[in-house]
Amino acid sequence: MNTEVQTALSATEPRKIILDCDPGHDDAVALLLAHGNPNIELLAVTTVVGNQTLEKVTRNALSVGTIAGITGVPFAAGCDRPLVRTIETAPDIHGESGMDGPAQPESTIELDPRHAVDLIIELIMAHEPGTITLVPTAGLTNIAMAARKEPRIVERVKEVVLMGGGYHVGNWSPVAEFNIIIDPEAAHIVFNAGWPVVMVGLDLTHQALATPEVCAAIEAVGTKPAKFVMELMEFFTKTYKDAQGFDYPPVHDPCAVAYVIDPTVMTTQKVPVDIELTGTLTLGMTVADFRAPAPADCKTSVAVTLDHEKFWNMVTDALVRIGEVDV
Ligand SMILES: [Ca+2]
Repeated sequence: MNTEVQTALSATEPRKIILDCDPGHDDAVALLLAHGNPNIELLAVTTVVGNQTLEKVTRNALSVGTIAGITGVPFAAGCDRPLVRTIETAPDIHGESGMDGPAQPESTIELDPRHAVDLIIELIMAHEPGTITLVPTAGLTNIAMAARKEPRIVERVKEVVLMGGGYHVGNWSPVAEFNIIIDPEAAHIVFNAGWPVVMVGLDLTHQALATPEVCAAIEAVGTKPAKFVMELMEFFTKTYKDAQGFDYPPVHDPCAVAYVIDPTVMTTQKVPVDIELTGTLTLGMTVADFRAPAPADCKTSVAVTLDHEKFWNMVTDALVRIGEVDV
């Protein structure tokens, strides 16, 4: 492990997070990173409709948890449709299962009976204010619902570090990113709630490419969880090439987890961001106002530049720490 990362890890208390996801190839890597990094305490994994139906992404989350050897962490399913819009999924990128490629073992994790929205609220209300970070790597339906159902969570959450949006580019439309456009009303609620929001958008995540060097380092770990990641990357490489013309796939979701582990893995800029809800060409755009320095009360910031090497070292290090898991 590189010494800079090591120093940062030993200097800080583990950060408590709730990962709200829709696995999803890159969600799977995000979950492995969160589980394998000692600077993160994973309080819960919650799922929401997105890359595939709620049923499929929940099944995938349980599979990844099993492959990673996660125990004692509740997994709960949340909203099965966006607040207002009809369901839109991403089979072109993630396949029919939502996580095509590797074989998926039968899960040994039992789904928590609570609704994800209730679990999120319960955890935040049960912990000291300012100690829980929400890490959504999917549409923001669950998070918006939680904020509406129990508004007191807004002041208690340390910050929301989300993968979504993009201030200069989209992927589901010229200007809108998938996680935002599939439930723009939910995104509007989350970006305007008043809690600090760090938007780890496409501007940043398109730098998190799984290059051949990255894949070689992951393969060299040599464990079943590492092989699983390799197989995810093989499928993701092909769909990103076919659907969006990328030579190497951008692995979006673990970037948000990486920021929580060590914010120096990327640069960020404070800037007002709001969500377009009525544009005919721009629905779901994360509109960032760079015209002037951000006002003092600005609660939103955007991720700008990624330290590629440091980021992928974190992912590889997490896999090394997870070690071999028999499933
Ligand atoms: Ca995702």
